[in-house]
Amino acid sequence: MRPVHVGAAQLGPIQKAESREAVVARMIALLEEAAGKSCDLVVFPELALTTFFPRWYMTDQAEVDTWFEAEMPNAAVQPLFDRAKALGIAISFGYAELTPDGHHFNTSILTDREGNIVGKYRKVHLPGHDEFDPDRAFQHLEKRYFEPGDLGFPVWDALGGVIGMCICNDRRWPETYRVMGLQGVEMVILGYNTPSVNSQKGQEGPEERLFHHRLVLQAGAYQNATFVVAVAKAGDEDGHPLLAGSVIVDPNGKVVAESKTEGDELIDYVCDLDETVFGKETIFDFKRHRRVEHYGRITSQTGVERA
Ligand code: CDT
Repeated sequence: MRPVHVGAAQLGPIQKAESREAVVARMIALLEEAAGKSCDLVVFPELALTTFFPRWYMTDQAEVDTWFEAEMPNAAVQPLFDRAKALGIAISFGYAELTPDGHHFNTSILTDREGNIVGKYRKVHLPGHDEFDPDRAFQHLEKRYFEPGDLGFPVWDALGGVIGMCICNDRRWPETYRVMGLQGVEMVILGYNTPSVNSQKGQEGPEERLFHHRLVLQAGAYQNATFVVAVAKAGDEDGHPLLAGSVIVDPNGKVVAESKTEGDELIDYVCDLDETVFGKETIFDFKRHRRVEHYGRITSQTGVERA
């Protein structure tokens, strides 16, 4: 047995006017609950500290930068780091990162049990658009406010296993899991802010969106023999509903824990990382079965091409 007791700390909505300090207090409450259950690791959502600001069209870069963190930890977030260290729990959460040389990334971090940042990931697959789009029911301006991540898909030796991170839209891309799978990943952790309705197709509502959400997570887990922990920011943010449905998926692709509400909610599961071994040594033994001579298009082209 190589147990990692993971908590998926779903956050309910964060309104535009809500302060980082208020959100951090909510995160600490979930952390305390996780400590009561003896969790080793607690995962929070994408852009956990604020509302999902890419829905708002802004032209003033100074205003945009108010949504970013120039340091991590900073004064607002330090209490979360302090409490996690005191409880001996590793944490992961997403935030908007402004680097010292002025770059903007949609980032997530992983700490060890002592509150040290041991891993950083920057979102690779940025969805949405970069200019105001009057044809959408609402905006999704990640391509305007963020640059694509420049760190690839690393994995980290942590908590006795191999842990990788991705963020929200990354979960829809098989390459995300496979690049980590090729490094032996045993647990992929991620947060998301997924609008409950498709802004370009109003009839695609929460039911279909939940179906796609589970579909990609379960496939990614199974095809790479890894646990996947996916954590929502959910509920109604200033009139904009976000999907809930936080889940923990096992290496067979089965959902083993799932949230029931659209609010702050902790779900948890003891993941035995040894359960990843069977798949990795049999049907998804990459070394024996992969045929890279046929996969060239995966890295040599982006759009659809013939011949
Ligand atoms: N945050 C994020 O990546 N959300 C996307 C919405 C895509 S629609 C523009 C997602 O894949 O859930």
